[in-house]
Amino acid sequence: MDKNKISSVFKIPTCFLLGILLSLIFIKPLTAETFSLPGDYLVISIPKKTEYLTRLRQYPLDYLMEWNDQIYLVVSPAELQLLQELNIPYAPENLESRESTPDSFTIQTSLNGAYHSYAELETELFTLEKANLEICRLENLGQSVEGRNIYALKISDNPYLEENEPGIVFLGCHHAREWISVEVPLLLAKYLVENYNLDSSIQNLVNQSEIWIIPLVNPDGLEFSIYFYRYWRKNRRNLGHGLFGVDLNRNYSYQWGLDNIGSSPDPSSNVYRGTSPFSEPETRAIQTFMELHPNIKALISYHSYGQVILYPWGYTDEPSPQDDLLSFLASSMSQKMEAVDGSKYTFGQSGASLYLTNGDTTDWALGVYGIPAFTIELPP
Ligand code: 0X9
Ligand code: CA
Ligand code: ZN
Repeated sequence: MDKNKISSVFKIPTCFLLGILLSLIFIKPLTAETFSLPGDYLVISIPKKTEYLTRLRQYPLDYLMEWNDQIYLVVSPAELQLLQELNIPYAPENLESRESTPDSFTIQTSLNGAYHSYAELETELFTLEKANLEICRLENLGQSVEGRNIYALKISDNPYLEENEPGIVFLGCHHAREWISVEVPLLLAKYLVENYNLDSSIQNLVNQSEIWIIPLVNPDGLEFSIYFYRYWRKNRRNLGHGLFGVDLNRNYSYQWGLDNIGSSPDPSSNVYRGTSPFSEPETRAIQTFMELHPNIKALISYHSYGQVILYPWGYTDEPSPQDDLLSFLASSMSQKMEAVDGSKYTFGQSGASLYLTNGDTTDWALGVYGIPAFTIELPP
């Protein structure tokens, strides 16, 4: 790959520039600083080769997607230089222009299509609860940095009682740009509620357990990625010096900040772990939730993009003491999903997959509460 090709990346489409200009004119609170920063980052792809991945594994990077034997990264100018120094061939990507809709800018800046914005999700959850009060209870777990609510929908019989029933929690959208990860837990909630009176096996499941759905852990980030910058990943903590955001999936306490490979101490990094474990109100809301519900026996956290089921540890490639159980459960899930529509989800230990992470949700769930926990990467 010719290094000179980097220059083509800087040829920004006219409509994009026009969009920035219009944004600057019409959106008052938006400073040039907050807008220009994400613009320095690029989406690039590299061939998925062990040789390259081994070199990249030494650094905390922002993996956008694993697809068709390519790895997609969101990189800063410094990280781009690192790739050059490591002799890793990369190609600039223009993912927007590859989408089938020619008008992706309109979608980015006005509507996020059929995906739910924060307000749309809120309405949906209110409606779902209201129409199904016998089995639903909507709770507010706390507020994000910018004051948005983090909602949890409980689905069970006698939802206002804490019964002696095992609980399970489904989380979505730790990462702002991963819109599909809001939809899957929301659809799961709808499916359970809509089939409760139609399907006795669903009724039994709901009656005998407490199912918690938290579809949007990072509401500020989601809104930012809809209205301002599609590839935003972190929350919207103001870090000063024109920098924003902590990676919420590096902010949990188990092995937090163990090394500078699985997360970054640098506030400008897209995998910045924050100043301390649970420094962010969004992760603290999840922690408080777990403390209040000791009956939770399993956790699933939806992410994207890949088609893979991952389980702890993420901080090391050493297997956890529960490896046999986790691998059995992951393989069962994979088989069940394939039986539905032929989708093939691969599975494995996260730390043994593409890269290491420390402070992620599932390591914390297993390390602190001893419960099986999975990251499900949904396809693009
Ligand atoms: O990096 C993450 O936080 C998750 N992937 S994402 O592309 N959605 O950002 C993966 C967490 C699983 N852990 C490891 N792969 N180590
Ligand atoms: Ca119950
Ligand atoms: Zn993610």
